[in-house]
Amino acid sequence: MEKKHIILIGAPVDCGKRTRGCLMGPDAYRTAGISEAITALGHTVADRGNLAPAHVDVPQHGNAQVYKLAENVGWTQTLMAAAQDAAPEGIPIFLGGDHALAAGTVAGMAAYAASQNRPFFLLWLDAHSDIHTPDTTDTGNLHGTPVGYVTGRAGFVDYPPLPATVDPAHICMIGLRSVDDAEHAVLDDGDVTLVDMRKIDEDGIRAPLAGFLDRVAQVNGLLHVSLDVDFLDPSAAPAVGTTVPGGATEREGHLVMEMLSDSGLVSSLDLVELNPFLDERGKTATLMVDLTASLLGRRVFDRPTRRSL
Ligand code: 6HN
Ligand code: MN
Ligand code: MN
Ligand code: MN
Repeated sequence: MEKKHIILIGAPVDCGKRTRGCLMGPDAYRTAGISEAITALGHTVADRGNLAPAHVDVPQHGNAQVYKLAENVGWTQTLMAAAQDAAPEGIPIFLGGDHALAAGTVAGMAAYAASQNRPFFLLWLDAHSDIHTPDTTDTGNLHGTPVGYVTGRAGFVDYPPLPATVDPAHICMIGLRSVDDAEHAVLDDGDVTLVDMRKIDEDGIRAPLAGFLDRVAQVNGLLHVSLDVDFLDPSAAPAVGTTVPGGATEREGHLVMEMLSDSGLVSSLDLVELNPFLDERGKTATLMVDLTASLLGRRVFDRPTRRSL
């Protein structure tokens, strides 16, 4: 793989849901050796440390369930700017933090792609579709809404205006197995490519991903990957607050990353929803670092013996 410059951006976002702990995510990735794993592959790394959310004042949302709206809006503003700032210099990896952070990272990367006149694509690896709006969410947890925001759905009144919306036809979701009714209402007749766990069981994970990557390559697109810990089965990745049984295996996760590496298309990555408070001797943090290494070119026969923390 071509040598790259990787920019680590800590985003200890913990306001996207009520279960606390994701704020420890960035330091868990560092403890698990993310910088060392990347430099061992011959890439260069700059760790920009952890960001903090912009302070904004917003009124309570009409849906009284909505949790910590102002902090979510502040993080969106901060990360949208951080993504646009880092993208010209290398490949940003956003160390989360819960999935609410993708409102900012994806919006920022989409804005960068537009500035380069490149089509923007989004690969969403998650048990969930996260396409609610602040009006449709039943839990009020805004980590269930970033795809709704970046695709320009109505209801994000207090959020920053989107410099560029993401075309649903340019989104592929893989690993789905927990989609709410209000999300089905937009997805069922929409243009997002949906690859649920049944499809993976029946056809394997390779074919749908290969089809999507072909589409990105054909138009020289920029590809942002958003990897939620709960994409993986909880037996492999227990450190997450929203466990859903029946997820991707460790090898399915690696295969996705290896195919992404071969494609050379990835411009940016989110590592989200890691809750180190729920981990088992660093197992999940270590797996997420190993998956990142696969994405950046580590080959199966080079893989070091698994060391949990
Ligand atoms: N995630 N659909 C559920 C909700 O609360 O709206 C779960 C969201 C999960 C969020 O995957 O990042
Ligand atoms: Mn998610
Ligand atoms: Mn999820
Ligand atoms: Mn829900």
